[in-house]
Amino acid sequence: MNREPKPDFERYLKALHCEEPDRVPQGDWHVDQRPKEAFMGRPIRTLQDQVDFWYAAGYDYMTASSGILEPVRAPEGMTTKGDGVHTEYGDRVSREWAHTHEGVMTNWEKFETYKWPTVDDLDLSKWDIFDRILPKGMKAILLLGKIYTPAWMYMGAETFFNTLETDEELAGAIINKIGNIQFQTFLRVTEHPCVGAVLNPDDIAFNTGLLVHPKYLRKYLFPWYKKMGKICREKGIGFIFHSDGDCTEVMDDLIDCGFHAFNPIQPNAMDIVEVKKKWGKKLCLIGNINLDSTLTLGTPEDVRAEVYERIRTIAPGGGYMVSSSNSITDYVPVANMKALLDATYEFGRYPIRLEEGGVQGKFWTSRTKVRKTGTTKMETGLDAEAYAAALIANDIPKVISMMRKDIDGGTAPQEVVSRGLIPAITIVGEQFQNGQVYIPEMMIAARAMSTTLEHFKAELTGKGGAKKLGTVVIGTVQGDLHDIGKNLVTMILRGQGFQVEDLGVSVSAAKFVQAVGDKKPDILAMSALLTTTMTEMKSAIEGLKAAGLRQQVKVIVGGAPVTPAFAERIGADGNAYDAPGAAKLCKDLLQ
Ligand code: B1M
Repeated sequence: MNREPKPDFERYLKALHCEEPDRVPQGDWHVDQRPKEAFMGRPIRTLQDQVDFWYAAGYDYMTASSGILEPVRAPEGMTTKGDGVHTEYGDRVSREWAHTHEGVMTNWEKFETYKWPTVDDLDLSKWDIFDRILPKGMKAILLLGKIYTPAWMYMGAETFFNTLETDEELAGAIINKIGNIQFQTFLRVTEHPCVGAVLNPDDIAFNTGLLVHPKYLRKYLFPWYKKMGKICREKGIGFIFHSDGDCTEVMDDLIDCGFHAFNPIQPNAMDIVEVKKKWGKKLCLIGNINLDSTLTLGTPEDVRAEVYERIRTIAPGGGYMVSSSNSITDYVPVANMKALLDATYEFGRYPIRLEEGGVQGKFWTSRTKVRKTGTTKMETGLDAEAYAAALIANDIPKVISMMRKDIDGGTAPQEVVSRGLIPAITIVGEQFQNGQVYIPEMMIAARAMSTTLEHFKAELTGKGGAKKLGTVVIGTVQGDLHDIGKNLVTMILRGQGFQVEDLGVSVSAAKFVQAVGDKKPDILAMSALLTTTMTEMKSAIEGLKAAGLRQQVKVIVGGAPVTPAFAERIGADGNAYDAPGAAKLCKDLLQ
């Protein structure tokens, strides 16, 4: 489509204020290097190249990050290398992310002796350049390098989740330290006239809900955003919050912080029609074009149809911008990116009067969330509820003394496990599934259960010993570095008495096959969080067949984009939606 770029940041601001501009603006905040270069047909090296891309693609702004905390991804070499290629200046490097098990800051001493950067380390030169080179009508959006996310990256996700429950003051001190650094950065950068908005990409949620209890966010995170929001509103600067996942529980808090807009409203986590109904008058919505499927697996016609539908249903009245449900990643075909831009231009002119079904395309249905209500009542003869409460409270002495009492009362140790502890962890799992407890509590309960089993190991494995549940080899597939979910599955399995060998992240199909040959597990469990890496699961299953090993092992697959239909298609034995479901599936498969 022939579109002459005419950037107009006033249009963007109008949409942010939930008004109708002349047309629906484009709202992406991050485009990876590869699609940028494919779109421009040339390398992107300089700041001018960056500006050229955003201008040519038809955005009313360009985005750039600023932060002295950026190296948090690779502190002291404790990193995992990714395959992505991206830097703001176009250098082709592989990305690095901090390990999740243990970061660089795991206790007070490390926190106090860490060489924290100060705002005087901030290099503002690029903002001076943007002040000079931005085309008329165009502004810059500052991507302020997050507050909550660096905290867990500094500590490692597991340590962070655990510390929130065991030494809240330390986790809070780290968030506050980072909050202050980001706030100072915010103050300096927003002095530049080119800055028209500030976007905070701080993932606080995943597909089924918040990662941690909202009380922590309210106490430590949102006060910083409130301070920034007040200043943005005074200066007439846009203020946008980005978090993946289902943020329903804190939408009112976000409004209270002063955010004008919320992004990216992942279709498999939040229903944008409902979000619009509830919060659409106060918050501009940016996003929802499905990265899981349409943008990555669909055709340009599918993208066009989805953009049409979103504009038809969400844009009337104002307060909507079109963008990916995350970002334009390396693996979005450039034809689909162009379709996104063209369709927004084609259908987004106000007043919007689009008819239902006006553009045909394949509509990809996202996997619907599994949310339970209530927990299963279990009559086991032992007090499973009390065991569950003690596990969540991480009160291991209490769990041990309860178990001792039950054994001394005449119940065999393995019976106490099957009628007391396992129902207890099942209750915790169900509370996690219905949103009553969050990842930290689930992790802590699973670990407390493992410790208890270890404590009673001798009695459990003695005469008439505990039935070994089975062995599992687990890993995240090649090209994929997401491991928080896989680690949670591992903990729950261990907590329930499975022996688990964890191969880590970005595990090749060949390595999975070799592990099955060498370790002879009962179950091979593979996790994937990216639509593009899911296919690696099929390669591993094919590899097992070729090596003559497929019959000797059950294969289960999981992770947010994986569906039962996909599992069946690639010849897996099962799929589970979440960690408690994975444990149940493993048990069912071995019965
Ligand atoms: Co990224 N990321 N990420 N990310 N990330 C997602 C997954 C995404 C859905 C966000 C979105 O679309 N808005 C999206 C993928 C879209 C898609 O392709 N379908 C995405 C993207 C695009 C990316 C990058 C490509 C971004 C970029 O660079 N442009 C990049 C890729 C890097 C790479 O892997 N090569 C990237 C990077 C990262 C970080 C490194 C910053 C970080 C990961 C840190 C880490 O894991 N060590 C990260 C995070 C944190 C997320 C979100 C926000 C949260 C994921 C998470 O940890 N959830 C996520 C958004 C979301 O989920 N909505 C997102 C908590 C965890 C407990 O849940 O992992 O879903 P989950 O596990 C669940 C179930 O899925 C299940 O059990 C768990 C709960 O009980 N489960 C199994 C998991 N494995 C299972 C296995 C089973 C059974 C059940 O059987 C074997």
